[in-house]
Amino acid sequence: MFCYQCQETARGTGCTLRGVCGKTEDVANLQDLLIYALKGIAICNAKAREKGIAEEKTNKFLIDGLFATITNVNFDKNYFIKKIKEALSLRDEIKAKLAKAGVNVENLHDSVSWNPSSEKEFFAKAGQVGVLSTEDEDIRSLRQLITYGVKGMAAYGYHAYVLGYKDEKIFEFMEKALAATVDDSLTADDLVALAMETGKYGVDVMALLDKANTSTYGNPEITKVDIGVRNNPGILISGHDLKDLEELLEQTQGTGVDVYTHGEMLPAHYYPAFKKYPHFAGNYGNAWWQQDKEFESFNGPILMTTNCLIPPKDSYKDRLYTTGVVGFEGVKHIPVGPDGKKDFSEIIEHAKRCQPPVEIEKGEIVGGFAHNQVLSLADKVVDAVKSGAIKRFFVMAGCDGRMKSRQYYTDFAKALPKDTVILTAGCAKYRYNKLNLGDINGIPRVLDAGQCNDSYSLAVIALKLKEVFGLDDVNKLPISYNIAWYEQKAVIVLLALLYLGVKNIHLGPTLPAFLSPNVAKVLVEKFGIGGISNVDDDIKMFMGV
Ligand code: FSO
Ligand code: SF4
Repeated sequence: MFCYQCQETARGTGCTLRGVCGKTEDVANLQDLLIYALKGIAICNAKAREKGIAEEKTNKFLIDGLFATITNVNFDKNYFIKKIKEALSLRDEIKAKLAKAGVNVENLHDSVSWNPSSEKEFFAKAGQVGVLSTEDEDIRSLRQLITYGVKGMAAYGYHAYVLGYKDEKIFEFMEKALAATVDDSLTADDLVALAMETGKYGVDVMALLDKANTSTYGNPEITKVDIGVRNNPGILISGHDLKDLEELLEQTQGTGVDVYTHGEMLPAHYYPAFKKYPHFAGNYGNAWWQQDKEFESFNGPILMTTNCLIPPKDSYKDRLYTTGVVGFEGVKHIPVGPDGKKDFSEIIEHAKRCQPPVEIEKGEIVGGFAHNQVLSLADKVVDAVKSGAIKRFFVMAGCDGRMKSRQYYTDFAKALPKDTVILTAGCAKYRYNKLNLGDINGIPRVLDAGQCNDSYSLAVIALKLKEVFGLDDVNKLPISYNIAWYEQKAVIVLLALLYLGVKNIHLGPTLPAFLSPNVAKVLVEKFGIGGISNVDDDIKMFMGV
């Protein structure tokens, strides 16, 4: 195996024996092979699209498959074996249709023609098509940057899709980008241009998801979320899928079982539609990597709707349930039923047999500062900037992770001058959302827009401020970007920000291992991307002192 798609990759270079995330060698190899098979589908479906014979099911298959290979989503070998078989048969179905329509499907890329006689060939093939099969390190780096961006795009596309929102142009681009990553005629310059185009579609998919979420559940609004516990048994829901949450809240009504959020599900509390459920109790715990302790003390069942799952401990494995594209061997999976809904009754009955959660914290956190809410406060914000009460905004969005070096972000937040405001989104917020950093003329110093996809909100806010201040460049605003990343959704967020013209983004705690020195150089020269050093020096650098 060779995997270097996340920030925690072994030795900062690549996982080769077993993932730091817990992914086994078999699963890593099968994920590589699935991605390869999806590239074959992408090549065929682009042709089917031209002929007007592409089918809807291919869109969903692509986004499901890509999403399943994101860090901490699916660890189940059998899931991937099944998906690869389905991928090959879907690809052959599209090929047959193309042939019938008079399109030549011979002599295309190997991902289109490869045809194993049995499952046994999967592993040998996987060894030939992984990351290292591209010899040139810059081409490899760009191909992976694009592939990871497309994975992130698929995740956001998936969430919009399940709410009934989709955009064919996004699917079309995903196919084009995947096909480009196996096209040997493309140069490094071509791939740099394609990476930027990936950012454009990153903006589009985040805008689409924003529309899906806000049209379905209303605009997030300022909300206080309880972080303590109640006396009833509870179900803990984690991941990012708001539709799963909605169905769970509906089905738990009147059962005496409370529902708590964990990790990236926290921002669900900010949506008006979920406020009507009295048993939607609060948020339990912190970011994903602390789940091994927090799931233990929660006592009740846990529903994992998307990343970030970590291999469960025996102490709570029998209380863990997965759904959607998440999977782990030996953990019960809740499928979509024939009526298009999920039946959570088994989890609810399970909860009734459990003790209430053990309280690990008390108090509340405030969030809900997505674009609509912040723009309704625009006058106040603009006045505070004009009067000098707010000197600078710090976008500190992205992911949290296990590495000790991420303490930097807590220390940075604490050390920021009192006349600065943090704009956050994603699970990175847990490094500073309980610090009680106070407010500036009633504006809290930590404004949480929501999940990582709600980084889109932060971009909307920045563009609006640019307009209000009559600036011709978003980089002239008093906003600095000190972003933490972990997995591939952060890659699409980064590419989206670059596409929007944001410069001088600092990325940490380490730069991606998949950026070759030359590709990193391009990002530094063209966009001023940088890493982090230490809190004092970085604050001086950002504040321009
Ligand atoms: Fe965090 Fe995990 Fe949302 Fe990521 S929960 S690390 S960027 O998946 O997706 O922010
Ligand atoms: Fe390693 Fe990250 Fe890949 Fe897991 S996802 S195998 S930790 S690089």
